[in-house]
Amino acid sequence: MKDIMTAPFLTEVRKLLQNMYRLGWDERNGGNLSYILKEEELTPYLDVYKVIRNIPTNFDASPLAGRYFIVTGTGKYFKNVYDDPENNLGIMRVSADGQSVELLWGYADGGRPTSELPAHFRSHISRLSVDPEHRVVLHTHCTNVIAMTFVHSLDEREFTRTLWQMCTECLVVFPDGVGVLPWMLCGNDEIGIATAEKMKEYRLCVWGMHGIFGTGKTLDEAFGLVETVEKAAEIYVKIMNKPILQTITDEQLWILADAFGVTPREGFLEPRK
Ligand code: 2HA
Ligand code: ZN
Repeated sequence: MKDIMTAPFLTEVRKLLQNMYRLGWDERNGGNLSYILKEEELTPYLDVYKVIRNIPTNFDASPLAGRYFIVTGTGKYFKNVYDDPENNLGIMRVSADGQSVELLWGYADGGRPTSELPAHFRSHISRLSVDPEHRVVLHTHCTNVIAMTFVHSLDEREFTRTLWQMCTECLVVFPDGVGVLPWMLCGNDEIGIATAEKMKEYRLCVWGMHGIFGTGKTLDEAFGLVETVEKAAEIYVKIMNKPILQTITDEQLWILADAFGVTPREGFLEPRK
């Protein structure tokens, strides 16, 4: 067996979470990640039939049965993942009945998956139903998105339109827009179900006064979506109290959509003239 510390997927996760910590988005134990791994990525490094322990999921994860995941641990700090992945991350397979996960590596100090596992697993189920290539769910407390949820309407069309207007690239990066949930108690099944419902239609879901969920086929895609929304929110927070002299009009957004071959979410832009 090769040393798992040299596995490309593990290096990628460690570097990503370190970067996010440095961006100031993941204070203390804020934020969590789950990433679908392919069996062939794991077998050079792990005996996938050697289960360390079973951890109950407390909901029916059977649509994910047999899938492998790397997941951040509950109570763990993104700050610490790079130097100590074996305590802060876990690699697991969803059991055949979907009632538990089989830990294959990690959570070395007796840890468990993130408290947001219901939101993650339910979001994976939603995204896989619309995109078989989907692999990543990333939750973070990106500062300006949270700030924006205090001062902006949480209507999805309004919220998305403002983000699209803040930088030219936004419409191109997330033409499907962002889903938005009001403040809800986190860590439970209710917010997991509400998030997963949004994820049938969106790759991004803002949690009011809390943070964001981003998804994608790769870590780069999920992170790229989140950082683009965060950048737009930062510009919004910087300009919102200043006199606005010009903005990007809907007509210009249509020109952009045509030029880049993207389809803005139906009804979010005013009809073309
Ligand atoms: O893991 O971010 O939403 C801590 C959180 C909960
Ligand atoms: Zn959170």
